[in-house]
Amino acid sequence: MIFTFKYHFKYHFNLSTAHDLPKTFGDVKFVCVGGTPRRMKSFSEYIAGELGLADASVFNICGETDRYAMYKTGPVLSVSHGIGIPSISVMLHELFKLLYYAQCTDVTLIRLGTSGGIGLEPGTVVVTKQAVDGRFQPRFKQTVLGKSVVWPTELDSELAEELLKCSKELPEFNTIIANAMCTMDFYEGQARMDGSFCSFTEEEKKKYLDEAHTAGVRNIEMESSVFAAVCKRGNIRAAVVCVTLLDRLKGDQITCSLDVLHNYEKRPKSLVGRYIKKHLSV
Ligand code: R2B
Ligand code: URA
Repeated sequence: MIFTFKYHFKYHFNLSTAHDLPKTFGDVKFVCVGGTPRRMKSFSEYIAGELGLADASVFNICGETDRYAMYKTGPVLSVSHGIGIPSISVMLHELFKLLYYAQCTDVTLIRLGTSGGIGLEPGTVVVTKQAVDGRFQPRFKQTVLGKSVVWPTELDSELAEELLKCSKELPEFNTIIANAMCTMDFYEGQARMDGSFCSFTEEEKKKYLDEAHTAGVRNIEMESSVFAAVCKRGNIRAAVVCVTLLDRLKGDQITCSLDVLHNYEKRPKSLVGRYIKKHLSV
């Protein structure tokens, strides 16, 4: 990884090189990221149980700032990233700096999340092959110095296959490998008609979602493209594991009960937890 930054201050984590980063973080082998502080705390507690570190106290390392939350149990770091590309992008910049200064090696990064499915039974877990944009292209476009810069968004195929293999031990839900569409918006950007505004018809929406399905897209979320692009740039093994909360071919609204939602949310957690446990015990 090439670092060209001058400032060693990790602004939104409230961590800096004034801390003994190698001592606190040097043993990290897995970093799991997800949208909310609650989910990442719960993941960290779950991992503590899985790794037999049940006495480990799980506290928010970034407690003095409320941008992101970070928890550590043994070699597993869990970090929240908020909603959307800008939010996760800022977090990843600072995470990579942290891993660099902590002298971490052989780190695997996994995003655990929720998504809208396309033609899938709600509750299906999708391991992302490629993150595609709203035109179904495997790219992440960013404006840098006023110019468009484009990065590829393939994820580690070997890691995706290993996760799929691991999912066979969890037959209570289906897991597949497919493309995820990463959008800039939850509403119109995901062809929803239930936002404040809507600029298209039901027929246009249906046509677009059918086209997405034909292009191999099986779920829609909001962070995978920049996640895949920067992990590729940083040469970090990475995967995206998202559960689908609804089938977008059948509607826009997430109507499942809170209980069902929480049950779905546990699925990426148990798959990734099992994978990590296997890897740390070899
Ligand atoms: C999935 O769910 C969130 C929007 O509700 C977003 O962060 C995502 O990718
Ligand atoms: N997250 C999304 O981005 N879209 C959905 O439909 C559900 C969760």
